[in-house]
Amino acid sequence: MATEKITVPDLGDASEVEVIELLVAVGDKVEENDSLLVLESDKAAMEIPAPMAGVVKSIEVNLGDQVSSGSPMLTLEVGDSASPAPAEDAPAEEPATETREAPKQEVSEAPSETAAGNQSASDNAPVITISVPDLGTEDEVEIIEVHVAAGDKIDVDDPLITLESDKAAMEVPSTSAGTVVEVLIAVGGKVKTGADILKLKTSSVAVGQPAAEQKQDANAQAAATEKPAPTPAAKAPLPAEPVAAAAPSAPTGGKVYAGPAVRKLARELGVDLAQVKGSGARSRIIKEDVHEYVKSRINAPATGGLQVSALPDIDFSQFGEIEQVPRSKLQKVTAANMQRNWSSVPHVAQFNEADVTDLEDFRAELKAEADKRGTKLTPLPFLLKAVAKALAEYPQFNVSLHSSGEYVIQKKYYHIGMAVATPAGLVVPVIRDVDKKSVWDLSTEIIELSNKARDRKLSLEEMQGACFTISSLGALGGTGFIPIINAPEVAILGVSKTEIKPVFIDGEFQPRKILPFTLCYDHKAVNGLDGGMFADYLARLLSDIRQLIL
Ligand code: CAO
Repeated sequence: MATEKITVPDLGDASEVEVIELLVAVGDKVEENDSLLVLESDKAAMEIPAPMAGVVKSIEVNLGDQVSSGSPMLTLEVGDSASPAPAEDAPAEEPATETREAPKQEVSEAPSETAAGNQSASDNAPVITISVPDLGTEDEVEIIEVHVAAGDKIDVDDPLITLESDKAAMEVPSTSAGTVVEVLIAVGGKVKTGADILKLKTSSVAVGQPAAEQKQDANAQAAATEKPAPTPAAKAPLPAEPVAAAAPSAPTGGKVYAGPAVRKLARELGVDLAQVKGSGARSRIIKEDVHEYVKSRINAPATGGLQVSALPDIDFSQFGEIEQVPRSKLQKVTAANMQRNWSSVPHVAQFNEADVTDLEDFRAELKAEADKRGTKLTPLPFLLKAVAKALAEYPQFNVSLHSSGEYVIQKKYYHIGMAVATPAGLVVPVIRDVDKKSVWDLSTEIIELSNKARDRKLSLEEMQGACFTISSLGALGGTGFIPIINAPEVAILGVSKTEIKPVFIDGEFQPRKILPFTLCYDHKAVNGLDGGMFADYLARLLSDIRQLIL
């Protein structure tokens, strides 16, 4: 194995150019022409490709380093054929390794311009032809975007077109202000240095850009397509304008900042780079940003073509005194889960109520016994028992959907979660095998688990494995609410406060204790009739608790 020291190629006039992106790491295998890193001056950015295939042995530069032509960049371990067997591990100052300059990479340069006449804006203002600047290559480069049209008023430095080879991209800015008379090229066409871009009725000529002779041939279209895509430019006089990439398919008009490899990736994935937030230096879009964007889009809920706009961050201090209060990790995780469950599960809410007069009488009778046992018997253990029985009766509620949509997982156990409000946020401990436990056992477990939840002492296991959840706000009040299903469970019960209400029984109104509840179910898993039947069955069980022991 031989090693090759790869140095920064000729940067033309530029010196001290910043390393803004490292595209490889030690140990990476690279092919010839794979991009190694991105350099950027205050005017342009360029990707430096590998001059040969190999494995990255060391990287001599760091992000933020300033480099010049000939600066060491990295060392590649290459195959025997790649170089004449240099000694390994030679000191840097005595390069036993071969030193190779990376291929010179195309960068952007201010367009050249040919003009005639004076430089003031008027109807008599001269029409100039703006042409493609020195690309540092004889090859043709593809026009991937045209930013202007006839009639557009443009300023100095406004982007005219974006060119791209298979290795680099550049935006060609205007050197003059004026009104576009005619655009002489088109997207998909290929141009060389000096090709005419457009005719411009000038209003000014940029300082330092001597007006040249105006070209008269307005038909110098640069749309030749017979040649294949060019290799990167060989010479790189330092550029005038940052490489900027725009949306590959649906131009949005806004500038985006990305290198050619990223642009290529975006095109392959059909990503509009204008939608991608750059995390690189100076908000440059890097490959990871494109991948993250794709991931987020895949995971985003379908919106039926509607774009859900992000909520703006408002400066509320303009309206009055405010304070920023950080959210706990639990609150943030809960928020993310709630959002996912609300938007990915089609909820149906089935409202119902149970006449719990007998249950409440029974509970009152047990008060002395509860005191003796040192516990408190609330309606919740009865609700747990009733739900476990209803799940057994309607097993279609005791399932989780497989993500393929091909099957459901039928559960044969009855573990039920209960929402517990704690100062740190909402947690849902799980009571296992509710069907096998007595009301007393459940009562004790409710108290134990809710105390643990408030002391933040619940184990992971104690919060896993629920088939169904009960969220009880009965102690508070309210006549009903719609709880959010704790997916992958397919249903949840929201319990509100028992109230005494007049109920017409045997020809007269009688005061009865009525407990309102809402069954929310996932309509992907459960159909409406089953939802109604489950809720009705639950109401009957709670109205006649003798049913619970049958
Ligand atoms: N109607 C009327 N009174 C009720 C009731 C109901 N549906 N449910 C409970 N009560 C009463 C209890 O009997 C108790 O009264 P006493 O003190 O006189 O005995 C009182 O309200 C307080 O009950 P509790 O809250 O201590 O106990 P619980 O078993 O009902 O609930 C627990 C336990 C842990 C679920 C509860 O403390 C809790 O955290 N609830 C909040 C759940 C929540 O935040 N849900 C929203 C989740 S987000 O959608």
